[in-house]
Formats: sequence, structure tokens, C-alpha cells
Amino acid sequence: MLELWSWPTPNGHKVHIALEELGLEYRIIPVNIGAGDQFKPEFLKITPNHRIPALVDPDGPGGKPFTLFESAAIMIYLSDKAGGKLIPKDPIGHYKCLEWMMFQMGGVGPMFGQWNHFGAYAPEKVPYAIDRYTNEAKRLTRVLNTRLGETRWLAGDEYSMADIITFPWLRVATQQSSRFDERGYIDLGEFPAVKRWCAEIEARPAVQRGLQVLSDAQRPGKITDEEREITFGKTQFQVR
Ligand SMILES: N[C@@H](CCC(=O)N[C@@H](CS)C(=O)NCC(=O)O)C(=O)O
Repeated sequence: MLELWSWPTPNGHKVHIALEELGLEYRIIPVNIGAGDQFKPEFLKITPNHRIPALVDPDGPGGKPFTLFESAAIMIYLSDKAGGKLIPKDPIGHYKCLEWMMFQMGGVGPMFGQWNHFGAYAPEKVPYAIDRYTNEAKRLTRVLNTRLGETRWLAGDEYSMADIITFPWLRVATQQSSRFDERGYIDLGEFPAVKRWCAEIEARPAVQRGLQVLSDAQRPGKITDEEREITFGKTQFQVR
């Protein structure tokens, strides 16, 4: 059975949702990133990048065990494994799907991640960084809004991995939460097409199931000093 080493963050949620949408059998191995599980030797054997999510397929290419990290690579692999589902087959839809998946991996994920960092996790308030990443998060949301004003889904007329990979980041960015009170949130009133798209995705039963994965482990409120040290302190740079 497929094994996903994961935690309930946007990068984990996208793969939980993909697995549920594809109907693949899997089991979850929790990697508590606030407690430092990502630095354990058994996890580092799967991914040298010590970040969730990471996949182990005991029946990989050639029937051999196979490991994969980086959420987009995992999602493309899972789509192939399920016979090409959730990545459009027509050439235009196919490349548009990859285009928007890359937009998430190179833009939305890293920029929203920094926005969260300076808005909730940094030990001191850095107004320049908060402004910079607030502007960038809004700019990227505007790009999504323009696309979704023209097409129902990011890849065109088919719901795809491009929507699944992007949605969990927008979901967190648009919710008011005490954890992120320094950085605020994105008001979807300004982005009606993104609002319509989020609501359509959120209503899907597989999405609801994916969001429930490891939901017991989610802890509201501010990051603790111990979690900050593990996730952003010296530990990160001692691992080789
Ligand atoms: N580009 C990676 C990003 C993975 C990532 O940043 N994962 C975070 C959780 S959302 C993590 O594992 N953080 C642990 C740490 O920073 O030590 C992907 O898309 O898979």
C-alpha cells in the first residue's frame, strides 16, 4: 500500500486531497514537524530535504520500492499511477495544468509561506517583510482571480491537480485566525472568482475527507518557542 509521510499543513493537505480524489489506497505516517520528527533518520532516508510530504510506493516503477518528495512530483506520480486521472489528457489542458502547478510550487507556496513566517512565526515583527509578502500574496491571488474569471478551473474546463495543489494555500490565507493576526488575511470580497472557485472545491466530498486527515493533530493558536526553534532555528542547519 502507498505510504504518505505527512502532516496537516497546506503541503500535506494537497496530497491528502489528491489521494482521496483518485481513490487510491494509502496509509499516513504522521511526521510531527513541530516536534522535530522530520529530522529522524527513518524520515531522512526517504527525503534528504526533511520536509513533508514524502511518498513511499512499495510497488514503484519496475515493481520496486520507490520514494518521492516534493508535493507536485508526488501528485503527478499519483495521477500516472491512477491511469492519468486529474491531469487533462488534451495537450492544451495538460500543459495548462502543469503551468498552474508550477505557479503554485514556485509562487504561491513559497510566497504565502514567507507571508505566514513573518506574520506569525518570526521572533520579532519586521514591518518591511510583512508588507512585502502581504503585497506578494495579494498579487498572486489577483493573478489567480484573473485566470478564474476566464475559466472555471485553473487548467481550463476540467477540475485537476492544478486546483488541488493551490486550494489548501488559499484556504488558509483567506481564513481569519488568531495564529495569523499579525499578517491579517486575504479578503475574498476583492477576489470574486477565487471565492467562487474555493467554494466549489470545498464542497467536494473527497476534499472534505482530505482535510480531515490528521485533523486531530492540528493545534490552533500561536507557535510555541520550542516549535519555533525546531522549525526555524539551529536544528534546520545541523542536519546533513
Ligand atoms: N516544496 C515542498 C515544500 C514542503 C514544505 O515546506 N513542507 C513543510 C510543511 S508545509 C515542512 O515539512 N516543514 C518542516 C520544516 O521546515 O522543518 C513541497 O511542495 O513538497
